Amino acid sequence: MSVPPVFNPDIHKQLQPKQQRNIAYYIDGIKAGNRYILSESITLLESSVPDKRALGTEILNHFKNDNTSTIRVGITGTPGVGKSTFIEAFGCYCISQGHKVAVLAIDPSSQVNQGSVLGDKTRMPNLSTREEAFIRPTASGTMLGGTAIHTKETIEMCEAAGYDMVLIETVGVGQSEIEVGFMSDVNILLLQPGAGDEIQGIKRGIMENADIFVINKADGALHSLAKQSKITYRNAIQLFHHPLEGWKMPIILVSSTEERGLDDVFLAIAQFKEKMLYQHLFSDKRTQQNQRWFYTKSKELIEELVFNHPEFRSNFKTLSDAIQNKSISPSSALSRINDILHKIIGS
Ligand SMILES: Nc1nc2c(ncn2[C@@H]2O[C@H](COP(=O)(O)OP(=O)(O)O)[C@@H](O)[C@H]2O)c(=O)[nH]1
Ligand SMILES: [Mg+2]
Repeated sequence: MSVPPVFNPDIHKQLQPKQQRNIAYYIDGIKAGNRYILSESITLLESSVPDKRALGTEILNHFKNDNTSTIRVGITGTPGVGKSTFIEAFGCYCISQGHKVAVLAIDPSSQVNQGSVLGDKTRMPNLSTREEAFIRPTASGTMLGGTAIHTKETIEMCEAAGYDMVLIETVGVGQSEIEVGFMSDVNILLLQPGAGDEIQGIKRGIMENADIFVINKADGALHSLAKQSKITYRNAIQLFHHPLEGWKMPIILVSSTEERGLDDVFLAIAQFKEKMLYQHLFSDKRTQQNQRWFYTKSKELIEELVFNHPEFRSNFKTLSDAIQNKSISPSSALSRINDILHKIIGS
């Protein structure tokens, strides 16, 4: 039963043109390389307002193409290893090689760790002033688990705007390193000079996800230690079998602060991509990532739909309260909710 409106229900529609520009504004802006408009378009994609999100998707669809001329580079490593410093130096190097560089971050913990990349933006003094660079700070704390999921669309939007080198830094710990693997073409794991201890502390999944190893901070007093570490790491990674046939995972000594070794990393990425393309795995990997994205997004939609269903919601609340009162066992409650779900979906 709907209640008659007491005010003009279309008032928000009338206000919209002022707040929300038409699609041509965004498309033209992106084509013209306007970074502010690119940023606005990404904000639309991240919006929780369905109309805005739809406009964001429409913009993205306009540019949709199977663009294998770009490369998406995931950069992982424990906090303090030098990811941001590396991106600053490496981003500038890529620009010197004629690329346009977008820097994004995956940070599922952004609710806790607000603005960490915004902080990084100011700590990328060279890159952030380059016209060929676009640095996207993570969305502020309000966003729920979907951060990484949005990142995929953000990558595509950046590519549409001509950024052919997308560097994705993981900011959180644990989960985010795994998630970056679901949207990057190539993964770089940053390590520090030192004994193999560090490798013990890194989750096996993260190690296995890496295509290129970088020992950062190979400078000053740490330089000879870095060289020794390379041998230790070489032995450790020999245990891993890389899915790309014939790919010998390189271990590269880098100093981000002294800008050394960056050319080797650049070359390794190019070689990796070439091998992927040659074995017809480059597009395949992206297609699999698209399918995974679709699956995850579908699950999100289902969850939203179900939890917003009035009958489900009220029953869920009642059963949840009953669990608290200990008047029902969790398994009985689950069985009841299962029946309700079937009744709703089945009808
Ligand atoms: N000596 C040296 N220090 C570095 C290098 N790269 C990063 N650092 C330092 O390591 C610290 C952590 O760097 P940061 O980029 O914030 O690490 P992140 O947490 O992985 O993003 C900073 O104090 C950097 O100055 C490097 O190549 N050499
Ligand atoms: Mg950082």
